[in-house]
Amino acid sequence: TDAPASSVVKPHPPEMENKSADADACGAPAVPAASPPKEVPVPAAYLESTSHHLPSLDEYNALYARSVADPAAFWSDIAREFHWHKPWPADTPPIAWNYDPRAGPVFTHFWKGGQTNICYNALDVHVAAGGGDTVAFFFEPNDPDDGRARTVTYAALLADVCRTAHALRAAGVGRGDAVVTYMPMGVELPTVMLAAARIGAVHSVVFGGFSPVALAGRLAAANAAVMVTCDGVRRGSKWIDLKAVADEAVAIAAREHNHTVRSQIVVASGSRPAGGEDVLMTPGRDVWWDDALQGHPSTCDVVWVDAEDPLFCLFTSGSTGAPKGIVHTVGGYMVGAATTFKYSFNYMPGDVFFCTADCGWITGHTYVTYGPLLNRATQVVFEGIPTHPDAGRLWGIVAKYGVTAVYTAPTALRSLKRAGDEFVTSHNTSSLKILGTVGEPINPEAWDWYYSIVGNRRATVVDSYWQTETGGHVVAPLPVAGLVLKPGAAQLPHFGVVPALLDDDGKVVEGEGSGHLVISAPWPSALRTLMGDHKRMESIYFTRFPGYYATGDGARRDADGHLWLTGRTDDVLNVSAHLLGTAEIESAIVAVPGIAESAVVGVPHEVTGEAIYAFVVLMPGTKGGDALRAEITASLRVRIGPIARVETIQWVGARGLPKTRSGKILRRLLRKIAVGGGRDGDLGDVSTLADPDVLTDLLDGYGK
Ligand code: 6R9
Repeated sequence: TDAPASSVVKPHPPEMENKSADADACGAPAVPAASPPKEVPVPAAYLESTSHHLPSLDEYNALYARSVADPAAFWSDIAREFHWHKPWPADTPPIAWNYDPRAGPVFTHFWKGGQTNICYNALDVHVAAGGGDTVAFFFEPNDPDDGRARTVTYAALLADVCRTAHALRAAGVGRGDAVVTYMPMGVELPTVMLAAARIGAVHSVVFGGFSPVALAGRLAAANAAVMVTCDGVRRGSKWIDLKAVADEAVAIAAREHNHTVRSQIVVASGSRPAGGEDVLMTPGRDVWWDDALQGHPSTCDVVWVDAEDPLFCLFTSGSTGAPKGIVHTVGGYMVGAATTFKYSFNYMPGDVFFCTADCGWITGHTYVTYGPLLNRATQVVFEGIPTHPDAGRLWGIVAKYGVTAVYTAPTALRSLKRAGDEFVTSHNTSSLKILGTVGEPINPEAWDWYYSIVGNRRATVVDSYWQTETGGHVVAPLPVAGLVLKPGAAQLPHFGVVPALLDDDGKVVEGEGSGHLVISAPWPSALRTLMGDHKRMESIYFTRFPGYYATGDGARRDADGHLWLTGRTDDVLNVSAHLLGTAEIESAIVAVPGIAESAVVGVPHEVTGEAIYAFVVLMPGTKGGDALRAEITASLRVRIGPIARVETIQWVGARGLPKTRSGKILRRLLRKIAVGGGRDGDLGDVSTLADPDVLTDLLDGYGK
């Protein structure tokens, strides 16, 4: 079969190029000069500044067509470029899958029966090929003048990973066992991930901003007996005592989940405030990182694992219930992470990559730890935040290390843009060739600022759409000649990804149109299961539209076949590029005494993309106000973490929330009310409401 016609992308005729929005031909009101362009060709300055893995759109189209026509051949050719201890069997198909739960259990296999190790491919292979002196990491600490900045070569990283692997083993970690990390961003975090992978263990990184309750739940769900943590971290001007959170989480895990954490390895941050409290170490359970690594050799045998053995489990928020432990496996994830990194960022020897994400998120897994290292890339690992000590920090780092590709989230760009252009222009950002963005749809204004101010119109923007579940990029405008970038659109499917749009009834939307974004065939780094709950994975991703992986996002296809992501179609909010399930937030709110019920919706927000708007139903006799608001904030912090911050609370009286006769909350109505609508009878169909009078109360309560 050939590539579906709708996904083959035609280059624009030259006269279409650079059609910016400043034209005023029809006598329409003049568009302000600041209005972002609709289309921008991949800049010639970029194309001339580097060599290319994929020179042109035509070559992309040819390679893409091959990747979907014969995925087994396409991906196996790439997989053969990696080291396999034992090749996958020749007598079975290298790829197998079922995406239709009606036909049997859903599964995806790439190279099952083959044996490899991702750590070996990320480190040993490069060192053996003479790359030991290549810089793997430039570590940039939170404070620019801090003496902790350091450079780590591939040879040094391999030695540290080996020592860490021995230390994990000494703590009792064996093949298939889980290791949880609760650490700040730094060199040690990828080191632990790689060490776990080296000995066939399964890592589960928990972002160092999650609360003790959230960490406890993840420790238990991942069934991890060993945790690697840190005494703390300075993030911006705040000191965060991670060890105290870790200890509390271990206690909660024991009390509430009957789960024992046997051993904690504790990194010394070296930035603990002087004169503060000592780190509490529990004898027999806690050991300092330096002591744990002490005396272990700098070499360590590799445990060869099956391509379909689990590599990691990473928790992400869903629309209902507890966070989902997304499981990725070794072989497919390795090939997917390496290939997307190579083509999306066109990494060439000598380039310096800088992803601002923490390894607590999938972006840090794929585009800090694995994608770059599998490509023998040099990158900056940054401990701090973009606004410390000022809004020029990222661009100062770009200048300091000669960064060629930066990868960050639209929410960061919007807040830096607000701070003013001088924070960019006071630094030399001329080394930049690629400007990557991820996490949410990018608004054209932020896109244009990134492109014009940060990139001086010489670098190309890569708006990469993907998910924890997809493991790597699935839609992104590759940096190729002949492509016209469209601010706000992720545009082109990555190799092997066959996107489709479906209407509510599951009918395929052909050509131009909008629908649920689904993917009809697996790509190597697709999720394999949810930790401990394969049925839940089938029901979340494969049941509504059997035969397809459902992303949970909506998208529009334009006349050129390009994809525009339009946001989540389920009850998941995206605040500052972090996903939060409405159910998680609501259960933290109703945990506060005096609150009967709650429903939260997302409203557009200038900086964070979406903000949380909570409708809170009070019990009789309870009064809404600042005190109750503070309790809600505290409950969200304790149960989820500081990222779960409610922007607006609307107190709701006795009539309660708008519900259908079957008791389902009509979130659609709440969303309209939250953005200030509903006053002009534009609430749409309200006929399914059990009690239409609730609307009057809700509209009255708006803005109070
Ligand atoms: C990598 C990551 C996934 C959700 C995804 C979508 C949104 C991510 C996007 C984007 C539009 C982009 N999303 N990148 N929407 N354009 N370039 O962010 O993973 O944390 O699992 O979030 O983020 O809604 O479904 P994850």
